[in-house]
Amino acid sequence: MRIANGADEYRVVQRAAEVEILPGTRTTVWGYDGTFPGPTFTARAGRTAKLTVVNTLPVPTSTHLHGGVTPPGSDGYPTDLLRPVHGGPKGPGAMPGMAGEAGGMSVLGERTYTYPMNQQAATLWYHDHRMDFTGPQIWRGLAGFFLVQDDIEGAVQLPRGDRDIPLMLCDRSFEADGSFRYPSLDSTLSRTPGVEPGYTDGVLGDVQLVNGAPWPIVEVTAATYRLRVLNASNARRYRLALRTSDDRGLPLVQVASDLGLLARPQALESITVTPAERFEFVVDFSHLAPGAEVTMVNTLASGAMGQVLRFRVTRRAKDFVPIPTRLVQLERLQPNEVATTRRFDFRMNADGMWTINGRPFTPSESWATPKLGTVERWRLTSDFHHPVHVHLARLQVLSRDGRPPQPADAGWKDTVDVRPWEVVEVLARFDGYRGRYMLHCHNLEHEDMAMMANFQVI
Ligand SMILES: [Cu+2]
Repeated sequence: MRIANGADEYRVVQRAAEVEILPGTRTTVWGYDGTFPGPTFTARAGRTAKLTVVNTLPVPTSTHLHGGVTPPGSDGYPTDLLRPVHGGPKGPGAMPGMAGEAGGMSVLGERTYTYPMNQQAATLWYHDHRMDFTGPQIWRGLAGFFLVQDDIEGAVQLPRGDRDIPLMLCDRSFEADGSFRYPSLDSTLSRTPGVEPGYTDGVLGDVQLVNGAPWPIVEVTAATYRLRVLNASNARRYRLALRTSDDRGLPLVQVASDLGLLARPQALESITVTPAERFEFVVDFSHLAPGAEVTMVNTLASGAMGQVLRFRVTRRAKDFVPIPTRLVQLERLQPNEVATTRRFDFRMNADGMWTINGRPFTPSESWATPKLGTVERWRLTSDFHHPVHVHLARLQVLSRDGRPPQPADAGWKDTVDVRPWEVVEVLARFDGYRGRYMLHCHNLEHEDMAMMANFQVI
C-alpha cells in the first residue's frame, strides 16, 4: 500500500500461478497477485482507497467491490472490461456483442478503481464480475477480502489481531492432475459462455476449501475469537453450526451481517449462509481444555462436505475478551419512509434462461429508477433458491411471507436469501451516487445465465 494525495493506493496483478491446494498436486489458479484467495485489503472509512488492477490473464476481467458504495465507473460493471495487458488471443475483449455495448468501457492492461469509503466498517469482498464468465473466473480464484474499519467499530470490545479471522468458504472440484474441474462449454473462457447441461442450477464442488485450503485445522487459544465468514461459493448454501468432539453444540454468537455490526449480539445454534453473504461471529473457546477440537459443520451437506473446518485449542489464554452485550446504534428503516414499491421476480423462463421479471439481462435496459437518497420497498419472489444481491444499496429485511424477518436477516444486508416460492420484502436505501448499478442473483451460474437487471439511480 502507498499513501498518496490522502488516498490509500493499492496495486494488484491478476495472474496465473501454480499452487498446492490438494496435497501433492499442483493447481493453476487465476488469482489477484497469483494467490487464492487474493490479498486481504484493509481500508479506513472516510479515506479514499484506490485499487489499481493489472490484468495479465488471457481473458478480460471486471473487479467488483461487493458491498462497496462506489461511483458507477468503479463498480466493476460486467461490461466495463479490463482487457489483458497482452491483448490476449484475438483480443477476447472484442468478442461479439460485448465490446463497448451499452456504454461498457473496455480498458487495456490496467485500470484504477476509486473507492471513496464513505461507509461503515464491514467485511466486504472483491471478486471478478466479467459478463457471462463470472462463475468460472471466480472458481479459478478471483476473489479476496476487503475489510473496512472505522472508529465506531474500533471502540467495541471485540477480539482483534490474530483472534480476528476472515474465513472464505468455497467448494471446488479437481481433476486427477490437480487442476480445477468446472463444466465450462468453452474451457478457454474466450468465446462461448455457459456450462454443460445438468449444471444450470449451479456448480457444486466435492472439496470444501476455507481460505483456499481443504478442510483446514485452525489452531486457537482458549479465548474468544471473531470469525468473519464469507460464502464465496458459486452455488453452495451452508447451514453452519459448531460441534465439540463430544458432540455438544457451541453457539455462534452473531455480531455482524453483510454490512457491519448488529445492534447487539445474538447467539445462534446454526445459521444459513447463502452465496456472497457475510456473517461475523464471536466464538468462545475459553472453557475448552488444550487439545479440545470444535468442528464447523454444514448440516445442509452430508459426508465429507458436511464438514467445513476444525478448530483445535492449543493452550490456555491469559487474557479474555468477553462478548459485549451491546454493539452499535443501528438505524431501523421504516415502511412509512418508502418512496416506491417495486417487484422483482426471479424465475427460469421457457427458454431455460434465468430471468428477472421475465427478462434476461440486457446491458442497455433498465428495470428501475430509484431516486438518490430515498428508501424503496422491493418485493422479491422466486421459484428456486436465489441469493439476491443489490449493488450500491443497503438493505434491511422487512418480512418473509408476511411474517417478521428471521434472526439471520438482522442488520444491514447487501445479499438476501430468497427461497423457493417465498415473498421477501426488503427496504433498500439508495445513498452515494447516481448512475447505473445492478441487482442480480449471486448463484454465479444463474448470474452468468442472465439473472441480472440494471437500475439507474437518478
Ligand atoms: Cu439464482
